[in-house]
Amino acid sequence: MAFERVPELYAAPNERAELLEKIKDMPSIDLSARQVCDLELLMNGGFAPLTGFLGQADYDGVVENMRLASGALWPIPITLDVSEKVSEGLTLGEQIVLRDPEGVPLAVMDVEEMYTPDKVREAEMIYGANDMAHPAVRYLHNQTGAVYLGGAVTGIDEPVHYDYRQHRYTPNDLRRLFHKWGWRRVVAFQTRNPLHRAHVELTVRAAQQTEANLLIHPVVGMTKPGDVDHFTRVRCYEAVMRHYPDQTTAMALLHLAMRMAGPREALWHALIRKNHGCTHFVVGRDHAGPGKNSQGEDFYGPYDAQEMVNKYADEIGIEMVPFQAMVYVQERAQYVPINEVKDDETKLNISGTELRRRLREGLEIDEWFSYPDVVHELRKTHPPRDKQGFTLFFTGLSGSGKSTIANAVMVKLLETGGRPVTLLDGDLVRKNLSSELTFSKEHRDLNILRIGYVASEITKNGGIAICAPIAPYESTRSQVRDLIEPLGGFLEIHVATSLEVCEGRDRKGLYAKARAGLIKEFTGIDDPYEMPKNAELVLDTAEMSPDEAAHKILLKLESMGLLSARKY
Ligand code: PPS
Repeated sequence: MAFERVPELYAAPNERAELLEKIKDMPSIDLSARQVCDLELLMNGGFAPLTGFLGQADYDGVVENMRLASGALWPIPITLDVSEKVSEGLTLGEQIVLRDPEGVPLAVMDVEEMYTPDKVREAEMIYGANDMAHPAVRYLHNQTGAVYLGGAVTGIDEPVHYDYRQHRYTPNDLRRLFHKWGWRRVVAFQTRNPLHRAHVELTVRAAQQTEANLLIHPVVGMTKPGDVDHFTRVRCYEAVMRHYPDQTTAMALLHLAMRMAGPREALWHALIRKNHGCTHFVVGRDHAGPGKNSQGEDFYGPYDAQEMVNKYADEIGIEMVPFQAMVYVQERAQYVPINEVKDDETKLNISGTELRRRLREGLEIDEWFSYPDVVHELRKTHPPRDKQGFTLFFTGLSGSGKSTIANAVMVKLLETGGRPVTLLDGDLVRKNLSSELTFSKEHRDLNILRIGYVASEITKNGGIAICAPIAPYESTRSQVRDLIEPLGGFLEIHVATSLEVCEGRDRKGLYAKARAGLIKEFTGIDDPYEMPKNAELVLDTAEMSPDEAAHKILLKLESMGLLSARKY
């Protein structure tokens, strides 16, 4: 008996050659990373019964009551957004090519509809609030184009993924395998985080309860900003897989772009897993939760997602396996669902924040919490502070002493050794990176963002970047901070030597020229310098020598754990 296939949207092999010929005359759209994720799951049947990007009637139905115009349940709008400008170049009824960001043609779409969504309504209905603290609401307002295109899609090729090919399976690949292995009941587990012992305990229990085999089905398309990168996660999953009972469990990667829509997302995840041939689906605590809203409260209740899936249990065609959070009970040396813990028992748990702190500080991570091979993988990409890169970002007036202190610190850091050091001094950058730029606000910002970008790459790769531009604008400095802080250490150092002292020194004679009107837009004379509000250190060279200033910086680095591991 053959396995039951889910319908795919790819052109039949005999039509493909003709289609490739036809696309030469068609207009094209280059898709964003998220659109490529959506297209892949449309084409391979992961989003069945959808046959393309939603037209207006389907979109309205999904937004208002989670149903397509046909009445079928579908909780998340799968739409193709473009800018107004792009939409003006398109004609209703024509066919367009959908390409990946490198220009590879992936599909042809019939442009059946173009419509303007009400984004506020979409945010409120899909995510529960028009609140920019929600990552998908932010995406909707900041990145999503103003016009949606609706129409059927005919697939040409799957998007290419060069990484982890051995773990990538389409819905029909999995259906074929389950059939071949004789897996009649399969319980799927969704995740966007590294897995630890609690997850293994939970999933093994779920499989035992349902008498099913287990599919670990992590999302690698797009998850919540700030999540552990998928390369690290997949290495962790590979390690975890060795801890499951033999022959019971498989792992497949899902190239889904998550929306973090909590209850609606849980329902969506269930439908997607049904399309992948699974019969059961685990929904735990706070499924696909986006974290806190702008009032500091959770967007959704911890078990809202379970309630939502339960409500539609009769029509989703896959059975939910609801789970409470698992905690470690010290007296029993065992994981237990939290509602089964007795009052006098000791619950142990390490939160995500606590785990990150322990990784950052190189502290022990208990074996009851995770497996040594998983922790080893996490440590490789989350080294302790003293092994991470960092940026020293000096800001201050011309002649304030930024370069002198920067050079002194650089030499001291080279003397200590351990990490490569790069100096991005204002003058050097102006010569090598930004020679075409002026001193207008726009160009100064561009100059600082270039420096920030280079420093972020150095920091990400474990080096030390020392930047010493004037950087007169607060918002640009904070953009650089936001770029670098997630990648390593960041220290803003305000060299606060007063204008009078700088002008009095006037080493380069520039202040005199600026006063004489020979140089325009000179910082401090006829151009602004906004005082830093968030500097980690403020130094005034009228009061201290470069050597003293450099030592203060080293002490600060030491106190931030960036220089050496604690020896006490
Ligand atoms: S900015 O605002 O951060 O982009 O400026 P920066 O690239 O750091 O400036 C580098 C040096 O350019 C010289 N210079 C000027 N500075 C300010 N305003 C004007 N109009 C100007 N014209 C030339 C100045 O010597 C800066 O070097 P430092 O090392 O700060 O003295």
